[in-house]
Amino acid sequence: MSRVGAGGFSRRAFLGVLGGASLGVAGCRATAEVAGQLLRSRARLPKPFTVPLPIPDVARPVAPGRYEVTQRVAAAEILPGLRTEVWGYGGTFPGPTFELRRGEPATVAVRNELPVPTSTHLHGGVTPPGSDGYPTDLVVPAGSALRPAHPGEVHHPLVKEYRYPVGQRAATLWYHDHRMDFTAPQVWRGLAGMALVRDDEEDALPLPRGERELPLMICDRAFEEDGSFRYPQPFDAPPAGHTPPTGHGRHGPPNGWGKLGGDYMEGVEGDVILVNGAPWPVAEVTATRYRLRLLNASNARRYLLRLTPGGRFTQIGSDSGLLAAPVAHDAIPISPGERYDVVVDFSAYPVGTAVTLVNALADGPAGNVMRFVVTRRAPDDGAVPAVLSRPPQRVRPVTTRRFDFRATDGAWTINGQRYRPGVPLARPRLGTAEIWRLTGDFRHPVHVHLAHFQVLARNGRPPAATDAGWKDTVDVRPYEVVDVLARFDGHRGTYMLHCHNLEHEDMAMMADFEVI
Ligand SMILES: [Cu+2]
Repeated sequence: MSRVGAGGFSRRAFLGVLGGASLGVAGCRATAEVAGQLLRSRARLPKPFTVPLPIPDVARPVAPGRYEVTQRVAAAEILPGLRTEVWGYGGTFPGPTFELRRGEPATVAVRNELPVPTSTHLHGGVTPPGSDGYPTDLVVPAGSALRPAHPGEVHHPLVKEYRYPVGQRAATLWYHDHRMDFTAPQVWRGLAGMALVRDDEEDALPLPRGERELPLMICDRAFEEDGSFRYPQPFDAPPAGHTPPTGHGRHGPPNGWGKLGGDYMEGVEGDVILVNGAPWPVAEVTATRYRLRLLNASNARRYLLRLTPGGRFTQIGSDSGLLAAPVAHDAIPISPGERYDVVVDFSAYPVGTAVTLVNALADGPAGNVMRFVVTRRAPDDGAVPAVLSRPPQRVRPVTTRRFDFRATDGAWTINGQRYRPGVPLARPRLGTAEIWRLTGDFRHPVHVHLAHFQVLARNGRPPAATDAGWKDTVDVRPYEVVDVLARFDGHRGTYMLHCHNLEHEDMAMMADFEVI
């Protein structure tokens, strides 16, 4: 199968830049070394498009508006015939899908039966600060003797109740671990799932639904020979009862990555692409429209999604909800944390066609994502209306702030600062909007908690068609200036902005801001 080459998106091109800036090895990084960031599996991998696409279970409330979910160690068969230990919400990877409804508050009691602390962030949620999954607001295992390792660190023994007002528009959200210094390995092990907010505005539309609405969590992983997840940083938790001096296990200082210069400082990419936890799965579809809720839940990998043998995506929603009107795309770039809500019309293909979702940024196995096989014609009551919604309007910004994402003195930093919990870099006022000018030295998918934003400009020019709508995550390319208009609505308190390349995040590329 032919693939579009990486071309202008070449990782080597910007690694050279980073190397020149901070590594002192510019020009010495051979292609093989650059590929060292790709972590290859040692397990025997399945043939693509042989494993059926799983659909995660929908979480069931134990009482109206109340959910209880236990994070636990469990075994999964991800690669056929092999056992993978996962750390999952509800013991599954992905975790259950939460179906939430605007105006119906939900409480989720998260019980931690894992050997490590966790913090759960509802990504895209307009959530009070106490339930936002602040990285030092930790649920610790029962009987944990861990001492707080950071200023202001809070330990909730065993259970924490997260309260979600769900006052926001219908949107594709997701939830994942956000533990200080360990988000990347803990998400890699499985701590992620999707959450769909629905509302009356969306219900009134004839969009495909039921079996023709598919949540698709896309992420990459690598596997050891025995089927366990492979990751460059040890996963090991301190043994029960062991109290390490740092409170962080036996892996050295907070953030086990040490100084920049490690092979995986740019981020970890696996060679197996999973959709809903299955390797390169296949789904049978009728020759009708389907709504695909695309989520990039990878630690570091970006994708440029295309359909072969040709076809278009009709985008109906962005990170934070429905667009005003649909937008057609031949390809969708999706960086870690982003979501695209799209409709694909499989009636455009003859029955029997295999339609492959590919990643045009990768060669080899990672160039495939999943496959749809069009099995038969069927009545289609779904449609994409020309008018989808009335999203919130832009309001006039009261100020402009600048956030620069860059390697500084051996860490990934924002405005030259390593993350310092409790030290906000900005204090926007509730109910106002600000322009945030985002720049960087590398590819940094910038995520803002609480606030939703619109992309105003890239390098002073109009944004791409795929930047449309209200978002919470935007891909900032090397030496690019991205202006976003952010609205600070809903709650006062301390929130975060950070790079959603999870290895960068763990290597200090986060900052607090306080809504006042
Ligand atoms: Cu980054």
